[in-house]
Amino acid sequence: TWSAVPAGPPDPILGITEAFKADTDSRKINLGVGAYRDENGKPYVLNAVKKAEEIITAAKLDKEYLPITGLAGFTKNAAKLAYGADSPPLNQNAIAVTQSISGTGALRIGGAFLARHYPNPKIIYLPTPTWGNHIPLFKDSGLEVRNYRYFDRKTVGLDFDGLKEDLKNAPEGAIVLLHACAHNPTGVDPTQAQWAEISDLVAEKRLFPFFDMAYQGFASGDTARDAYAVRHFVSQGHQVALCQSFAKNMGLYGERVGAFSLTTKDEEERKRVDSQLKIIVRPMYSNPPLHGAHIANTILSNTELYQEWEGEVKGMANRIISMRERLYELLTNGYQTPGEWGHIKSQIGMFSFTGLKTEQCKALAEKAHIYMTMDGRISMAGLNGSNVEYFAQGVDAAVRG
Ligand code: PLP
Ligand code: TYF
Repeated sequence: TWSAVPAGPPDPILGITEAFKADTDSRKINLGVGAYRDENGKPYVLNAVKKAEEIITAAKLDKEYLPITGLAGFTKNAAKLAYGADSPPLNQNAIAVTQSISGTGALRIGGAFLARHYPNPKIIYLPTPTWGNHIPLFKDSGLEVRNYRYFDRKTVGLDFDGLKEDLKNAPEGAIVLLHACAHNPTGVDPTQAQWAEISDLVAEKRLFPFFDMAYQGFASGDTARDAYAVRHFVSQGHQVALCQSFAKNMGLYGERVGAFSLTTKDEEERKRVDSQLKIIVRPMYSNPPLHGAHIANTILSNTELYQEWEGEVKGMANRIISMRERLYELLTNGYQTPGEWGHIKSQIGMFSFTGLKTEQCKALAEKAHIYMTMDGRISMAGLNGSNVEYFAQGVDAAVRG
């Protein structure tokens, strides 16, 4: 039956982990997947999460199904975290929100909702480059995928003129995907002034802003600051779509906790949209998993745990920043590696887009047991005090050829 099914390629990011696991060298480093590691290179379960789990265990909850759109307390608190407690649509009960299978599931629900109900051209513009999974995800959802310029290799920064030109040339009413903060893979975000211009342009062209916020807290260490773009757009009267993930900022990767939301005109419209979100979700997976949503909700609704969590997010963000500084120092003043490395410090979030060429990335894997994606992206969280020097040495050797 399946004799005609061709073998497909591995996921370009998750495939790296397989190669890493197969490597037996003790010096090996995995900088492929964006998953936080502590100073000892180990996965990190947040204290706030451990305490939330103790509270949940003590409560001896049952295992009944959640409603189709998930745990009501969780979705309310997730929306509050993203839009802000004083958000007008939030307080007017005008945000339709559903729990989702992490950020990917949120994107997929959003893609399906727009493919079914969006009244304007079902075309979505993605930045170049973007998270690799965005492209098949939106295609499989039934949207036409196009691109807008985002990253300028020459300046290793934002191609703001290219971005504006491409959005100006987009058909009126098209959808535009925006990384809310900590752009993956480049680590380059618009400034607040540039966000204001993008918001004006989106209004002028009647584009539909679709935010992917997978790293709230990881860009600046401050969850409110990282939500600036979303909140600014809402304050300017835009209706937005928003995908949230708690994989990174709560370290809940495998628990698959996320939310998808749409701001609507008023409560009556919100109810209609809500009913259609349920119709999208039901034939996909019926209702979402329980445990992770309870963890996130316990943290978001308990003042003490919330404060502890905020401190831990800041701690993770700051450790990454200190690794950026150390790596920059080692390449610039230590090894005096040819090239300009300022972008390692100026980029934000979990990743650095190093500028290393595919050949150099391959050489790093083969000669130094250092694994990263072939576009030169490294997960900064994989670096620590014990391996950053070995990494810098490997980069230096790869650059010098
Ligand atoms: N969007 C972006 C930009 C990402 O980098 C990721 C990966 O973490 C996701 C969405 C979705 O991740 P998850 O499904 O693990 O929440
Ligand atoms: O970009 C990353 O590394 C994270 C994790 O199919 C990830 O977003 C990578 C690939 C994938 C799912 C998650």
